[in-house]
Amino acid sequence: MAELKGALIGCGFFAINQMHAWRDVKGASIAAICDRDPERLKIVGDQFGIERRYTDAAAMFADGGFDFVDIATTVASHRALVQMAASHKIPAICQKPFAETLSDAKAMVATCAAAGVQLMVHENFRWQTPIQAVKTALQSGAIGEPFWGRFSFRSGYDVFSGQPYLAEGERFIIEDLGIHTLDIARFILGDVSSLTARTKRVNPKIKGEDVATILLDHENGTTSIVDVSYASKLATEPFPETLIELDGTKGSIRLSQGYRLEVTGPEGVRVSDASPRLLSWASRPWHNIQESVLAIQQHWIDRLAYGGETSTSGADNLKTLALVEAAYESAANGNPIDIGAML
Ligand code: NAD
Ligand code: 89Y
Repeated sequence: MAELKGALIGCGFFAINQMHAWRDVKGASIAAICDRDPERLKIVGDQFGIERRYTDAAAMFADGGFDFVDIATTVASHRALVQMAASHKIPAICQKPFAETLSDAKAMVATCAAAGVQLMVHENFRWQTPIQAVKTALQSGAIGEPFWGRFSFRSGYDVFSGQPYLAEGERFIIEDLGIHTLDIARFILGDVSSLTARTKRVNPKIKGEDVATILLDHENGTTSIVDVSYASKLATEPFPETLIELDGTKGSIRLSQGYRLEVTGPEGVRVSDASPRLLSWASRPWHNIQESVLAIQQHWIDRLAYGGETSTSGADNLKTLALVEAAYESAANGNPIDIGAML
């Protein structure tokens, strides 16, 4: 297929992974980059040998010469940049959190639909090798019909040194990390009809909540728990592993620390290693996330080239973002929240 040209906006902490992954993606390369901070622009431009550099996204869109845009900025700029892409008829990838509010996200989806351009949220966690392995095991029928699940991310890893803004927002773990865990719960057990949440702030040095426990009722009748924490001091630090427990009518699945996958069914117990690959540019413990960045970016290019909606399209991600908003609302008022009414 003809190579697609991309432009990346936001040359910060996480964009380095996206730039590395673009080098490995088949059928695409990055033609231009943009950051309003000239220092970040120079660092990333020099590291990846990109000549076309802009401090203003509008100027980059006006010059054109690319087939898609990869928006890797923090959330405050997402709506304006996605709408700018749509106005130039340029398909867009947008980092998570997709938008500051669900109503902004709905407007972004509507604008891209009206412009006839593809929109994908960079919701990469469901693309992790261990998460895909759990989904495959469940779909094989080995445990029968699932009736209960737990999706757990508990860590004491210092995420604030690389991403200092995470310590400063009124909202922290649900919007930053729980958003991935909620998306994994949807990916594995299907869409959610109602939710109840409780939150806590344990670390006194940050503004937002760093612990959340969320009870989900899935539309298919299963019940699950999403529990996330950045205040858990453990003997062996599990960052950034999502641990999963699923119980079904015929057996169970356990994805435990160290990427150990155990599937118990009528025929017995099967244990396998669901570890991610360590890509040439990756570094532990981030390699699990880094591999999923390559997977989601390749998926985007395959869909752009051959057609079809992406797994984490803007429309799909409204259902994940609704869970984030509902979790904050439930934690604030103590009540269960009807998700259908939000969408
Ligand atoms: P960062 O602050 O390090 O980088 C953001 C960059 O965007 C900065 O260099 C900033 O100057 C630039 N920027 C902001 N607004 C801009 C605009 N309007 N035009 C041009 N440049 C602009 O942030 P980060 O840690 O790299 O996070 C970026 C996003 O990636 C966040 O939304 C974060 O939640 C997300 N993230 C995702 C994952 C994942 O696994 N999917 C992991 C980490 C971070
Ligand atoms: O920003 C977060 C994300 O998306 O994955 C992990 C992270 O970098 C810190 O929680």
